[in-house]
Amino acid sequence: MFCYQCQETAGNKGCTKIGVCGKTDAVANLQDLLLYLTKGLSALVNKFESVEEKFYDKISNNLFVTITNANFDEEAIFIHIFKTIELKKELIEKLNRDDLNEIESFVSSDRNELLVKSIGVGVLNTENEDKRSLVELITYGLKGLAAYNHHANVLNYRDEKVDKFISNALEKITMDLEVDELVNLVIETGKHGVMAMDLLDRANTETYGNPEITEVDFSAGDRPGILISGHDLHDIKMLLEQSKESGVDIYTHSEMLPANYYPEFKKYNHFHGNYGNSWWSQNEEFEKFNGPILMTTNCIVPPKKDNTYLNRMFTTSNAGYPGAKHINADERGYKDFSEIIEIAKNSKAPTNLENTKIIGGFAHNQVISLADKVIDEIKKGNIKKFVVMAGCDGRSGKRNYYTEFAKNLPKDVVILTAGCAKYRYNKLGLGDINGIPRVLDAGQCNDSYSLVKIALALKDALGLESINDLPIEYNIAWYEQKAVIVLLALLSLGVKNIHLGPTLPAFLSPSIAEFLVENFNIGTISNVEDDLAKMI
Ligand code: FSO
Ligand code: SF4
Repeated sequence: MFCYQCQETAGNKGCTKIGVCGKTDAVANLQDLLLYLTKGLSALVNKFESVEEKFYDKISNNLFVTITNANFDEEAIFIHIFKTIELKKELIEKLNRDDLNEIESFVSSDRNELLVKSIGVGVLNTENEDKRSLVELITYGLKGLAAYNHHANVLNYRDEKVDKFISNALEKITMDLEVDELVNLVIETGKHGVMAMDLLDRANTETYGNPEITEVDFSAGDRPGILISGHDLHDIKMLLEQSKESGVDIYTHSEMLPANYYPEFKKYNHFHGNYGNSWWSQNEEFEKFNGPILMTTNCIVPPKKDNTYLNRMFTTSNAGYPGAKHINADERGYKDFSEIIEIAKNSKAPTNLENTKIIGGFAHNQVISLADKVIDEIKKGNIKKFVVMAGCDGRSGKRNYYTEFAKNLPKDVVILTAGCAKYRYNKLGLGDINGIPRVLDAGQCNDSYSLVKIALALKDALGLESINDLPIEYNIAWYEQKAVIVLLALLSLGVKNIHLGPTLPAFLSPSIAEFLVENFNIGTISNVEDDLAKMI
């Protein structure tokens, strides 16, 4: 195996024996094979003016399956591979092409033969270091883009331009493009990232209402509960609806926390609040939750040997873990969660972890409705600066930097956040500026788009020429590939001077890293004191 797609890659170079995330050598190779076949499927799709949605869905879902911490289940990846081969065969037959033999060799392969074929089709196939760096930057951006696209698609929101871009870009990266062509494709990926986040924003807000300011309870109640994690709002809606008369409560974990801000979900009395913290605290917190857990997307952490919750952990959609039961949707997209609800009824109530309450729900609609007040505070000099601290969280001790950075910010600075990065500072009690909280949480990582909308509205209201003239600094934490598409989206919008940490991606070669520094002024972080002096 060779994988260096996330921030925790071994030695900041690459995982070669087993993933730091827990991904096995076989799963890593099978994911490479799935990606390889998905590029082939895309090349076939691109031969048609248009194809049925099932082809585009498969392309997005396959990319999503290979995202960090989404799917550790060898068998599930085999099934995705078989399905992809079937779809390729269908298109080859339609095209009457003579390369049926090649696909027939895949069709007739058993699992062992596929495992052999999976070796050597991954990242290191691109020999030139700089081209490989750009190809992987595009690939990881596409993975994040596909994840957001999938969430919009399940709510029946679709943008053909996004679907077509993904399949075109996947084909293009198989061609030996020159560096400048690859750089253009990086920017195009970012532009389509903006489109996908806009699509998902519309899907979520038009289906479930605009997030509103909400106080979220982090304490545990007396009744048994179901814990739901990940990013899929369609899943939490179905779970809330099916469990409403069952006598069990619903709790969110990690990136599902922002579900608490949506009017459509708040109306359920048994929606209790949030339990626990960031994704990497699962082992301890899932153990203490006592009831069933539903993982709708990444980030899954492999349970430890002494953990007992695997038999009450479920996965759905593109998430998977060996030993955790997987719940599929029927042909109408409906998922039957009755087994989870039955287990919950016979479970103990969660062990209380804390009695914290936090305030969130500052997505674009809510903040723009407060724009006059915000601008007033800026003009009076009470708000001097905003720092966008969106992104992802991770296990590395280095990430204490973000807690310390937030703690040491001057009292007239407001943090704009989205994504699981917020868990590093959302309970610090940083107070407010005349009623405006100093940590404004817009939601999930995909809601970073909300932060862009807020920035654009502030730029217009203050009569500024460019988004870069605003009193905003960007100190962004990355972990996996959704953060890559957020970064590329910001770059495509012309945002400069982004600080990216806790380390620069291992997949950036020295000259590509230099290119990003020169053209977009991307920098990394150093230490809290120096960075505060530089940024604030
Ligand atoms: Fe976090 Fe995981 Fe949302 Fe990611 S839970 S790390 S960027 O999957 O997607 O922010
Ligand atoms: Fe390593 Fe990250 Fe890849 Fe997992 S996803 S194998 S930790 S680089």
